[in-house]
Amino acid sequence: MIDNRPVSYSGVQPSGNLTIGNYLGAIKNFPIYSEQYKCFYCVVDQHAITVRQVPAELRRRTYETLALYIACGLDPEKNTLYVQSHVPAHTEMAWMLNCFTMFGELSRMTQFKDKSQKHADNINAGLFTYPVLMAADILLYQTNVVPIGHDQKQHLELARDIVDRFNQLYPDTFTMPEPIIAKSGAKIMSLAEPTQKMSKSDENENAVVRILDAPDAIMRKFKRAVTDSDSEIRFDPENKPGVSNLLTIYSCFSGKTIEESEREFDGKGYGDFKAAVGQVCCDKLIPVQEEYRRILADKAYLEEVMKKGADEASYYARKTLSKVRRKLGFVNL
Ligand code: ATP
Ligand code: LTN
Repeated sequence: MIDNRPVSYSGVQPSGNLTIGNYLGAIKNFPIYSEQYKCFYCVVDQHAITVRQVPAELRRRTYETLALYIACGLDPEKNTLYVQSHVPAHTEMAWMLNCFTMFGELSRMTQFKDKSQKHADNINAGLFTYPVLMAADILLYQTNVVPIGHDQKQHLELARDIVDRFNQLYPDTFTMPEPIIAKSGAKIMSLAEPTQKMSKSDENENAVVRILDAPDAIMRKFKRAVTDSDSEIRFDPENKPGVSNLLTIYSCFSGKTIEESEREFDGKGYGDFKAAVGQVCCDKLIPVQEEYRRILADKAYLEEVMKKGADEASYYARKTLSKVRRKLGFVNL
């Protein structure tokens, strides 16, 4: 709790142009907590370097991700928005938590297994201990809730196990965080391979719709989306993954339920359906894109937000850090 409010915390890596998966599964849900929760939303640049980045691109995307946070409705006056590497407490805490995390636990992380396959030439120690840094992010702020997409559930469970272990040895150190995973939209699938998660680092541009894609590209990508050979618009993820994914996207952007959406397209063809999905997506994203461009043009403003966010975050992070140092037996001067 901070100022009598529970804490909401989440982060996004500036590792690529964000997709509608990042939007629907995570960012769109962040502002929901702005009033009743004390909110920290971080651009996790240190997580991004677990795979090779081009420095100039990482720097540019850090500004872009922050601008997108604001364009998606996060008011920097009501939320602490900041960049991970500006608050050194994160890596300091990560080291301490590393010593309370087991090799076996980290070996079971599916994201580690996936990314090691994808980047077989660079299976570095950071990629392996990545979930510990994520736990440090969350635990530093005594977080109550963590809005995330489905793929981060396992990492959050690990953070909870670390809390259990640490609190048993040193009682009342950390707050137990709860994941918040949206019922719908927490796992948006690739448009090309609808049994795989849509991922911002996918090399096939037709598989991903990006928040900043031009409207004609959005319409074209949905038009090409893989469906199936029958013509029924029905929600059945097992047998009709492509159509079900499009129904989920339609329902998330339109605010209608899946059942309402199914009824709306009853008897219609895939062509009309895909055009309607593209249209609701454009209707929601165009205002975000306009706001984004306006904000991104003002670099000085973004740097002010970063600075203020880092100061605020550091204040709370330092409190937890000094508590943990004391509990572990480090000399505090
Ligand atoms: P990368 O391809 O670089 O691994 P990513 O697209 O998985 O990136 P992250 O920065 O790891 O994106 O994720 C940011 C947030 O978006 C997380 O909360 C994550 O769970 C959520 N998210 C990512 N992809 C999807 C998706 N396809 N559907 C719903 N939520 C998603
Ligand atoms: N691991 C997450 C990003 C992330 C995060 C966090 C999410 C880093 N730190 C803390 C929630 C809370 C990812 O790759 N999506």
